Amino acid sequence: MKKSLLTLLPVVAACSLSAQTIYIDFGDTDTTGNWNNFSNSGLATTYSGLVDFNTGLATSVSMTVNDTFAGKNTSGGTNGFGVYEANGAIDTWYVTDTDSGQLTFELAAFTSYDFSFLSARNSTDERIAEFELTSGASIVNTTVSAASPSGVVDASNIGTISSFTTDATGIVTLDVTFISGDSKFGYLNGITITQVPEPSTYAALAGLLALGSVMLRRRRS
Ligand SMILES: [Ca+2]
Ligand SMILES: [Ca+2]
Repeated sequence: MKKSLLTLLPVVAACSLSAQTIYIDFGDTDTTGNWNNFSNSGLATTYSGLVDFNTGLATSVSMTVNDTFAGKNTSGGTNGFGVYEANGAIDTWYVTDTDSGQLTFELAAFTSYDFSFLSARNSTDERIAEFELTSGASIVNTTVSAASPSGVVDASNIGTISSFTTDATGIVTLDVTFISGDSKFGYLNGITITQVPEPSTYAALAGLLALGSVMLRRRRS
């Protein structure tokens, strides 16, 4: 029993390592740790080899700024929330009603990812932005209000799109657009992209748990 448990461990470890987690912070103040920090909102360029948050290693994931953002500022939120830290919340790339932004991510083909978008501005008025993902025929969007009274960031400032699946190219386009608000700005403080583990990973984990509980029961009896 112990032997089969040990032989399963490398399988589970390999599956976990292959599930990429990419965290991106936009603006001038960097988030430390394995975050990818991008400052220049006005530069149309490709950033290759984005770093995986868990391993600190460069991945094959790249981000291209296709349509530059209208600008950047340091008027975001003052606290961290969820995985986003204060240095990620405080600064943004922003769009306006006449100047939207577009990024593309080169990810793995036919693979599902969970996305989150932090959109926070130290203000009480609603400034709603749309975050729309496209990959082949698949199009999904979410809207977020950046209102953060006194700079307090909370769950309302985070938009999520879960289990978005890439097409054969693996390329995902993100359009950031201003939707509505008295002040005609939309904000992007940060993005998280987390690969959804393959069903085989869950099966391996479930198998390992089952083995573990059997071993515990045997040891106790
Ligand atoms: Ca930042
Ligand atoms: Ca633009």
